[in-house]
Parts: sequence; C-alpha cells; structure tokens
Amino acid sequence: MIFQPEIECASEDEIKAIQLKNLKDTVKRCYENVPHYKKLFDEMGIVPGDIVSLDDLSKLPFTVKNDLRDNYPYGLFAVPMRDVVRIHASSGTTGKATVVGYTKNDLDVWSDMIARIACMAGATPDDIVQVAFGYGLFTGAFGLHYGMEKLGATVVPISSGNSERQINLMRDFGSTILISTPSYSLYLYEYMKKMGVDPKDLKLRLGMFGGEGCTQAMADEIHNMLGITVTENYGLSEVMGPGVSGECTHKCGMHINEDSFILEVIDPKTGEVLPEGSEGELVITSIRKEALPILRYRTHDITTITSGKCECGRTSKRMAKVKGRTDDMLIIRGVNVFPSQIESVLVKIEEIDPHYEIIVTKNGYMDALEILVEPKDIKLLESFDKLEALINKIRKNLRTILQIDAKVRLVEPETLKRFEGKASHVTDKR
Ligand code: DLL
Repeated sequence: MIFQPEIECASEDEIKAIQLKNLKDTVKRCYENVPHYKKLFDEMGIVPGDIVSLDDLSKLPFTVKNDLRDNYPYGLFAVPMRDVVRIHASSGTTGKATVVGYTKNDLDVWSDMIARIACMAGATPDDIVQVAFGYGLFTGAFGLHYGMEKLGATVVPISSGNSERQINLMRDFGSTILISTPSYSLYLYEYMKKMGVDPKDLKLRLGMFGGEGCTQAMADEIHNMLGITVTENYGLSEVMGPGVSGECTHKCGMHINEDSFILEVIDPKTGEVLPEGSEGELVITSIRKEALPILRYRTHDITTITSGKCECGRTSKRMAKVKGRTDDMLIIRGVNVFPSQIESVLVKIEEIDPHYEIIVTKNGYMDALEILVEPKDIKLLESFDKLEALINKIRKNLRTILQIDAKVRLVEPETLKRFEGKASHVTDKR
C-alpha cells in the first residue's frame, strides 16, 4: 500500500463516511476501555451513541498533554499490555514523559501512513534512504524507517549525529533521500563544506524533513544549498508520530491522512471550532489507533486547514506550515512574535548564514529582543562600516515584519549552536 487513490483521491462524502465510521469505533473504544474517558463522558452526560455525525465531534472532550502525564505511563491505553508491541515516549524535558503505545495493527497502519507520505513526496522503491533522526523513544526514526521499508525503499538506519560518518556513508552508499530535522540538514551542509564534499557530487535528490517547523524561506535555502527537493511532513507522538500529513511535490500544504486523523482548528483561548481557512490551534483525533486512541488532542501548533483538489490529484485536505506553537509565541512589549517570523526574515539576508539565536531579556519593565547571527564572510567583522550597514539592514527588515525593534549582534562564524535533532533557537531570560 503506497498510493491509495480510493482514500487519497476520494470524494468529500466518501471520506466523511470513512471518518464517521472510524470515529464511532474510536469513541466506543475510549468509553469502554479507558477510565479517564469514561469518567469525562459521564460527567458531560454523553454516551458513544450520541455521535451520529462528524459535527458531533465538538461534543467530545479535549485531551491535553497533562492527561497523558496524569495517567503515566499506561493509564490511557485501551488494550491490555499483552497486545502492545511497541512503546515510544516524548523526551519529557518539562515534567514526566508522555508514553505512547502501539498494537501490531497500529504499527501496520502507521507504516502505511508514512509510506503514503513518502510516496507523495516522490520516494520510490529505487531510493536509498538515510534516516538521520535519533533512533530510540522518539517516534521520528522508527516511524519513517518502517514506512520507508513498506514503500520498498532501502533504509540506512544511521540515526542522528556523527556528521562526518553521515556524509561518508551518504557518498559511499549513494543515499538519495535524507530524513532528518531541517536544522540537521543545515548542519550536514556545513560539514560537507568542511570535508570538501560538493553536494552536487552526491546522489542525494530529496529531503523529507519534519519534527520541527521550517519556514518556506528556510526550505528554499536548504534546496539551494543541497540542491535537493525539500518536502516537509508533520506529526506528533501523542496521536501516532510522523504520518499525520505531508507535502507532495506540488508543495501547496501538507496532505492530511484523513482516514486516520480528523483535524480541527480551534480558537486557543475559547476552544471554539473555527471555520475552514482560519488560523488557530490544531486539534487532532486519532481515529484508527487501537492501543492509545486519543480524542481531540490539543497540539498547541498553529496552522490553517484548507481543501480543494491539488494538482497531484489528491483531494485530501491540507494543513499549512506550522507557524509556531501557542506556547512558543513570544510576547515582546505587548507584541506577539513567532520565532518563525524572525527566521523568515533572517534566512532571506544573503550576507548571513541561516543559523540564529533569539535572546529575550527584561530591562526594568521593558522586554528586549536580541538576535545573534553569523556573517558568511568573517572579514565583515573587521570592517565597522560594513558591519553597521548589515546590522541596520537586518534590523530594518525585522522591524517591517515584527513591528518592533530588535538588537542584532553579529558573532563569529560557526559559534552559534548547531542541532542534530530538533533545534531550539530561543533563550527567554525573563
Ligand atoms: O516530532 C513527530 C515527527 C517526527 C513528525 C518526525 C515528523 C517527522 P514529537 O516529538 O511528539 O513528534 O513532537 C511533536 O513537533 O507538536 C510540533 O510542535 C513539532 N513538529 C513536528 N513536525 C513538525 C513540522 C514528532 N513539520 C511536535 N512543522 C509537534 C512544525 C512540527 N512543527
């Protein structure tokens, strides 16, 4: 199962019928097997039979990260442990890790979802795929790994890190697809330059990036540097892992795997469901998970959903690039600033590299925003005039987008932190 036109190109009515059936099954499974949901349903006075159309979804309770933490580790599982064949978990940098489980069938569905996304990105059984996500509890590596095998591609499970080896193997094994975070692809490019390896001499042709946001400006930059087609895919461990949505080669949003997930966009403040095309917080219901079915999970990711046939022929709804997370949004002197807005400005400035750090401090009552970047040419740091001109240019471009002033500091090349996994660009010292 790779390209599944009966689903990916189905009519709206056909998809809705599949979704309703899967939703009803999921709600029943939650009610009958997960005490947390049973209790919530009882408190809200609802029973599974109340779900008769997709519009009834909004009657169901939201699930939040803390629900998983409060039921740590297996409390939300809907099957006995003997049916669970795999566990993954989030890193849990803040508080307890969130643990997710899969039955055999869940793993099968998961690899189908990934194989679809890989297929729409242009992957084929002839590809040699370097999976440079960290293998372990993180869903990224294993998710993509099994999906790529299902597609029939050759998988190189190198894991993340050890950049020199990544590049050597990429050259020796003839890898054609790189799977990593977008930030790690930048890091690898830098390493290639150091090793005197010209990306043009490699067979790499496609990047399937995910696990973190990537502005269009950054995607274009990676395309120019590595000379590959850049596609993006999205997902989160709580609802499965990668495999929720992915870009096809027409790149007009990420096609949603609608038979497995129902996506809603809500107003993050009121919880109200917003009409199609509105920007808001993404809420996902996983409608095919057996081990850990999740109702209306609040992702905190901000995006927009649109529909309409894509040139690739798929009719599935698409989600726009994630603008940021509600919890990553910086409020600076009363103005909302997303790191992605800063990134899109910086990446378009030719004289600097696409690495940056955002530092927020408080000066008395005033918030201060400082942005650290590296010039491409170290000589620039020796010429005061050129340096000042560049700083002014960056500040001006930032002000146009953000409407606020930022301090810009140019630091020596290769001094800012590089990332092998998910990048973290912001230090908020307030
Ligand atoms: O990052 C799953 C994944 C792995 C997706 C590899 C794609 C590729 P978590 O570790 O649970 O799962 O983190 C989920 O990462 O809520 C987003 O904030 C962010 N994220 C993932 N993909 C994207 C993306 C995996 N394409 C959290 N754009 C999500 C923006 C993304 N953010």
